[in-house]
Amino acid sequence: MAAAGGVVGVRHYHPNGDPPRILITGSLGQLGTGLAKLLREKYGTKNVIMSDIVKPTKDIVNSGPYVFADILDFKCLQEIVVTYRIDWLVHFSALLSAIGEQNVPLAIRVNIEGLHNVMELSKQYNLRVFVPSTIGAFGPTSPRNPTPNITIQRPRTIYGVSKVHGELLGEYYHHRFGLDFRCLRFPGVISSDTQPGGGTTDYAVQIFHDAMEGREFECYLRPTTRLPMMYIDDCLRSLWEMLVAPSEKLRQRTYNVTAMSFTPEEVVAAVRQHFPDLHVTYRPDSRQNIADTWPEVFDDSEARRDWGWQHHYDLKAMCTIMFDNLRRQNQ
Ligand code: AKB
Repeated sequence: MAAAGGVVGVRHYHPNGDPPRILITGSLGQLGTGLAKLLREKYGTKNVIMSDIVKPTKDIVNSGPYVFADILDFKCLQEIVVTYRIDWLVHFSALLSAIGEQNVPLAIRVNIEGLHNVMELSKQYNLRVFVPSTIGAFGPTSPRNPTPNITIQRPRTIYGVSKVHGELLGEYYHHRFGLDFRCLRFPGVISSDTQPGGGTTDYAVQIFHDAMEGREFECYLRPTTRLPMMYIDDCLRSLWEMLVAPSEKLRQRTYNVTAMSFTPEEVVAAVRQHFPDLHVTYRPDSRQNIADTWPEVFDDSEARRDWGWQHHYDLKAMCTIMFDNLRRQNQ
């Protein structure tokens, strides 16, 4: 059995030159549909299996394989991995920061117990596994501007706690068992076709929809709250680049990635370049307390150094493509 990039015991992902077969959990969230599309273009439709516990739309079913997968049910996951001969697993199922605070026991089950199943499964079946982490894995005692890759991590949300746990567990399985664990800490992700659900950075998606519909935008963060952000195409490309990076290039298994950093008042100004009449009110709520503990500027220099990460979209370019996409969707 060939070792991938020097990590002893990890199976090469192209045993016979075949494309990898990939399972995506939680694939009906903000990132899954776009990732499935990107991976299907690269590896073939039938080799990318979307999964979730949600009843899919016709479009999803027609786009390629979709199966029910409850990440809390180990046997259910085992069956899918065996039946579809899965090589890589992208584990998206999670409750995000704001929604996690509303149901902590559920967040512990999904984000922590679910992850335990995914780690064990990946170890048993020798899978390459990608688990996203987040700027939310940092807390009030972390340096916030910039936040380096390795620093203090004492988050104050269950989401953040579960993500630090995921980073550490994945790195432990990597060093102890040779698991090919890969992890990126994402900033707020902005997309036009899929909505985020229950996050602290969601305002930066909502503003585009409100501007487009001619609605007033009510922002739940103060105008000066700076957070790192990224356009979805950059996010998915970074994920894929991390997924295929040769092991010998990865000096670590968890990397910060980002594209830009802005405040609500800065994104409002950028959106007003397209919709000058946009009316905005600020009504900070409990999400402000979360944002106040998160990085303002994310240092992703290690991803740029080790595997050549480069973002394509800054705030201006992102506004242009978001409104182009929304206009096309409304036609
Ligand atoms: C959230 O706001 O919870 C997420 C994240 C930054 O991880 N978008």
